[in-house]
Amino acid sequence: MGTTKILKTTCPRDCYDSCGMTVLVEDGTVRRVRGDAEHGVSRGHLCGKCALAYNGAWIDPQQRLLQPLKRCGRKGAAEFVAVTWEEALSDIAGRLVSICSSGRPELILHTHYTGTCSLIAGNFPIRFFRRLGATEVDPDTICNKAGHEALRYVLGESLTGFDPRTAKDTSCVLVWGANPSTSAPHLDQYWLSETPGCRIVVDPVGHQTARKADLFLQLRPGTDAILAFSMMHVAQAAGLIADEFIARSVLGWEMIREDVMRMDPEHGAQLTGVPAALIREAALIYATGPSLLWIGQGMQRQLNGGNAVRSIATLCAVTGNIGMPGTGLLYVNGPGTRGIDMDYLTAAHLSAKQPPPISQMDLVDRLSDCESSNALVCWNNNILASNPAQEKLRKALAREDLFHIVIDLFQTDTADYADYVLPAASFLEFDDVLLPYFENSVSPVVKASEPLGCSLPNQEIFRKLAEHMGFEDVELAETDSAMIENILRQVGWKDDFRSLAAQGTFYPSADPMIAFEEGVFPTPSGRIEIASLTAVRDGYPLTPMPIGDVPPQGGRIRVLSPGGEFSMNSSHSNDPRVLRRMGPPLVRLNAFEAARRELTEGQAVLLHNESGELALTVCISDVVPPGVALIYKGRWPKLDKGGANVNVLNPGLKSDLGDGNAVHSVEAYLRPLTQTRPGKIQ
Ligand SMILES: Nc1nc2c(c(=O)[nH]1)N[C@H]1C(S)=C(S)[C@@H](COP(=O)(O)OP(=O)(O)OC[C@H]3O[C@@H](n4cnc5c(=O)[nH]c(N)nc54)[C@H](O)[C@@H]3O)O[C@H]1N2
Ligand SMILES: Nc1nc2c(c(=O)[nH]1)N[C@H]1C(S)=C(S)[C@@H](COP(=O)(O)OP(=O)(O)OC[C@H]3O[C@@H](n4cnc5c(=O)[nH]c(N)nc54)[C@H](O)[C@@H]3O)O[C@H]1N2
Ligand code: SF4
Ligand SMILES: [Mo]
Repeated sequence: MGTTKILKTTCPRDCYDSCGMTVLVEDGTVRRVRGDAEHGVSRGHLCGKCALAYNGAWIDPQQRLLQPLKRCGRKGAAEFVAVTWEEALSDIAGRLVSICSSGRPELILHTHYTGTCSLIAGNFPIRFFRRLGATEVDPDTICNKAGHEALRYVLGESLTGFDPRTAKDTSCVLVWGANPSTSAPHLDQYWLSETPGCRIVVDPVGHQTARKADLFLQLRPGTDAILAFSMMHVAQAAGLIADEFIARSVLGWEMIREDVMRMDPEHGAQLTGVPAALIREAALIYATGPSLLWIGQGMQRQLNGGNAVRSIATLCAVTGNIGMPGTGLLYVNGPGTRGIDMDYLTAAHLSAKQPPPISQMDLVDRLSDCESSNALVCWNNNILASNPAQEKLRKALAREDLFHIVIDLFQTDTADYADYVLPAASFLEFDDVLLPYFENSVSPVVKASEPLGCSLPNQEIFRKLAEHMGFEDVELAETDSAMIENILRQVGWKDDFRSLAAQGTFYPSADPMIAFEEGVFPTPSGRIEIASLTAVRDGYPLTPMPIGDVPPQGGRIRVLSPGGEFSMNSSHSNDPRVLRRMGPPLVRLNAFEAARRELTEGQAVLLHNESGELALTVCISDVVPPGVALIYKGRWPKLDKGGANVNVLNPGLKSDLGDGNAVHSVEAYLRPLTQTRPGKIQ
């Protein structure tokens, strides 16, 4: 008789929702992955992309990497022979030891990010690289670094957001530059719809959340700071500035007062494209409060993204929408809100010799220079799909003298360039713990089956590699069960992992936490710092400024490339059914913009700039404003005809703060594509 069981687990993608799931396992094989009806956020459903991919590519031995592979052709040719773990790890350890013994371990780079976001799979490998003295490519620089830096200046930190459970006490939610309808589909469907009061959205794109909102402020890309100043102007004129709170807890309001005074809504409207009456209405509702502010990660991927986030956080502060029930801002809720010690997880004390991290924006230059890099380990990350300067990166990865290891579940574009490809086990194949970054909860990731083929969890790969390197540190041998026990102790779970696995998600704090309730902030002054000397010391302006981008000139168009409904960064874009749902690569254009450029629905076009070119099909859409080309991120370059995705157009623009990704500031030329002979782009 075969055995059948149903387990609870959690989706560990880089997604606000962190959906609870159930897994039907028959005779040790995963048969069906579904939403968990008892899970408070997702209530029994997975998003369309995970419902397909977790029941497709992720459990399909035909599509997964099953054995370590060693390169036998030229770089990029994807020619490999299968080898044993012993052979792969001995050779890799030998190469890494030899680099280290030359005294320059910093020439080994490692890059990682959103593959599996659970605590052990996402952090244990960092212990290894700290011990090694390798250079870390700062993961947040590809995603949300400018916002983190901005909030560090204003609030002293960026990782304590509002507790979503405090929404019951609010009268307004302002969603600024996030697209919950796509990037947090269940929070959008339930949490946001059930939140009392007014829903306001600020975004250049009229996505589903914007359409459902009470007020939609469709601003020109990169003009957020101006809009925030204009809203402060309205609040000031209406007597809605929180003077007492400012006197107690805010520094620098008087220094931006003049800028606020001159940014009346009419002036704001001219610069942002949002009608003055709408700016007024939104500002009055938000400032009256109590209001919640959801600061999206997409909006700060701009040349002035850091300044924008400083300005928006300032609006929150001066209207007193912080520190009380129903108020606060949320960027991400970090591990600290649940008591997790990241230094423990990453063994920070092993990093005595660690070189400074570099930005993902600088990775390509480092890799192009054999003097400053000779090895790359890429884990939890698909840089040839997600990073900028795709063409240049491809050339750098083709360097024969670069020792390159990729750890992944699938044979990605990046893996095609590796010397060794190591097969990672999926989150369905080991136990772990996940901290959602919207809710202040803790969720189990539960082993449902043995790893497919010879694949191994990230943490096990690095335990074995450490052993082959002769590292004897106990931190590099710590078992999953010991780590899970420590994690559960830190979050205050009184029982063992099995009981958490049986229950599913739990909230360490029974009541909603009120962020910054004491009115004290971890800035040097202990107050909210509109004026930040720390920023000045780092070479940035003292205060945020009402500056914004001018519309593209000379026939160029602004390219926005956020996530789409069927993309999960690039993580599901190889699944055949997901790929079908994604359809062909499209550029979405406003009808006015298309007419102006004499383009029609279904027409083949070329977007091109100094960085590269991309062939696309025109899709006319009233979601997009004039002047903008909307292209969803996350396609696998090698699965499209031109062998590229939208990141071929990003030269590696950096945001104003933190050397973060400014991909939404990319501009390109757009022209009809004429086909002279098959496959040749003219
Ligand atoms: N044009 C454009 N580009 C962007 C963005 C944008 O808005 N526009 N957004 C940026 C953002 S926000 C981010 S976060 C980055 C994301 O960039 P990445 O973090 O590179 O995300 P993915 O492309 O999904 O790559 C993750 C890889 O990890 C693999 N993986 C999954 N689970 C595991 C595991 O357990 N172990 C290992 N070893 N591998 C695993 C997956 O198969 C996948 O190949 O992309 C950025 N790129
Ligand atoms: N389906 C799906 N979900 C995802 C992902 C995915 O790839 N696909 N990626 C995950 C990851 S890694 C992340 S970081 C999160 C991010 O999720 P969000 O925080 O929602 O951010 P994005 O979806 O990147 O972009 C949000 C919005 O920013 C807008 N935007 C662009 N420029 C500007 C601007 O100048 N001003 C304003 N106000 N808005 C602007 C875009 O139009 C977009 O609607 O989503 C996660 N969830
Ligand atoms: S990607 Fe997000 S919405 Fe989709 S199943 Fe995972 S957590 Fe849920
Ligand atoms: Mo991200």
